[in-house]
Amino acid sequence: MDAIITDQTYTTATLATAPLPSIPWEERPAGNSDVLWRYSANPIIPRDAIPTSNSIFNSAVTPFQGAYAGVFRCDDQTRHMNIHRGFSADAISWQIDPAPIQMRNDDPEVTGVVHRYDPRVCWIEDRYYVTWCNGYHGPTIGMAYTSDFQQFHQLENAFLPFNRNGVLFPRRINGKYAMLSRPSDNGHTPFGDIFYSESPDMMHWGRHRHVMGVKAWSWQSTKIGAGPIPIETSEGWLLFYHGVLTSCNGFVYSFGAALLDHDEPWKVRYRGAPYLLAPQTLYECVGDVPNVVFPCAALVDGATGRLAIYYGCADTVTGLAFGRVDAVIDWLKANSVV
Ligand code: BMA
Repeated sequence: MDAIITDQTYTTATLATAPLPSIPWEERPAGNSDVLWRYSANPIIPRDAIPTSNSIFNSAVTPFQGAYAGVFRCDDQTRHMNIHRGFSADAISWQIDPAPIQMRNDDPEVTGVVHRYDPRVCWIEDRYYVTWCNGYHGPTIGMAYTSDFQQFHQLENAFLPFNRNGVLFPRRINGKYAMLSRPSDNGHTPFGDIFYSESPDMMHWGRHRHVMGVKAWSWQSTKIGAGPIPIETSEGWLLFYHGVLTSCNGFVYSFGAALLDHDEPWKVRYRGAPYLLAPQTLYECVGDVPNVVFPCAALVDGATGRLAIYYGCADTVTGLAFGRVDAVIDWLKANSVV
């Protein structure tokens, strides 16, 4: 990639995010001009971090009570996909509960577990919301909330099957809760665009709007799906999302970024033509599903614009990448193909 960015040259977008001085951080390696760079100690979570796990990846973390908490996708050694809570002092070294999260709801139709995977965690108003891909006669968007990562109250599924990659916005927009999602099929979906939906109550979702579709002959030519919770900036909502290319050897999952309109987030202001991070290291190219990087969370320091992006690697382990919000926005403006 061209050396278009140094840490000094970008313009400043105001962040609506609180300072997070304890965000994990490592400076860009000397001689590297990429917009995002990998943590030198990747992967941060091995596949066997709990006794029963086959793999731990595609997971979400958030600041919590002066430290960090998260919801982790752990596939066990029967290859059942489930979500587990975890805690960390530094957001790098994680203690993951070996037992899956048990949800509460008086209606067993809501809490039945078929499979649960690819969680996201979003603080809105007064609690943490968790969304994930929930098996209910096919994949759909499961939802729950928690205050303490001990008790989780499950809500109704947001949509009918089939749907994946449900990602909430961190505040109401035009008075409504807002979510991105990706209608899909019951298998390894060979298509998929990102849509925007809104809700007055976290139960009834509607007023669906198309946000963006695939781009032919590119890293995002087969399907795309929202990744971490969108980051609010004075320039709009910064969205990282995964994109899939179908090669003669199967799917290749990379990730890139877009900037969505501040007040009408279904309108794309800028969209990066190149990917930001593609499977290139051994732990991204080799694993249970080769050639996958799949981001589900980003920490942001509102004071400095530092970013720490958590992503699943080859459906096996979890990695961390760093960047700066302003640099990503400048790169988007210089490399956009809306
Ligand atoms: C998608 C999801 C992700 C996974 C990816 C690559 O459909 O199932 O959890 O990382 O496929 O296998």
